[in-house]
Amino acid sequence: MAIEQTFSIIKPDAVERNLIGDILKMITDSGLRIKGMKMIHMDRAKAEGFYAVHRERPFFGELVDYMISGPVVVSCLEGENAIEKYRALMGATNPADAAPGTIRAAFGQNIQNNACHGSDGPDTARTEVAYFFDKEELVG
Ligand code: YYY
Ligand code: MG
Repeated sequence: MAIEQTFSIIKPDAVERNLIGDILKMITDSGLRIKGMKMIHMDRAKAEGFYAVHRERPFFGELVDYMISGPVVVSCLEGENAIEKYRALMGATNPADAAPGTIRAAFGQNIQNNACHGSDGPDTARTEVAYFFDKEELVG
């Protein structure tokens, strides 16, 4: 299995509830390493660009409003099978369906306020890391 990079967001609801440390602990306990990380507050254009694939979905407007409602922590994670590993650690999109022991089961509130984002494949991982990080910011 190859070493991969993936992209993570600790979303506004989790930052607001002071859960950054708890979520990062679950990430590092899983064996994933933090290659780059920063706290940012996205503007509307940045969030719309990030979620452009969902532009036509009925929840798009509310999703963007939520993602710009407060600061988030973005990170580039690295490790064996990092993309799938982090998706599994996050759990299902709807926290009500997320398996016990996952980030969303522990900290998600509802399908929108679901605590975290993780890339869903190698292409999106590359695109999403590059959308938020310059090469020289990936120092880990
Ligand atoms: O990749 P993941 O975050 O698990 O789910 P996506 O289907 O890509 O949706 C992105 C994002 O959109 C999700 O994390 C919450 C939000 N969302 C929503 O608010 N309502 C839905 N019915 C589906 C998704
Ligand atoms: Mg997704």
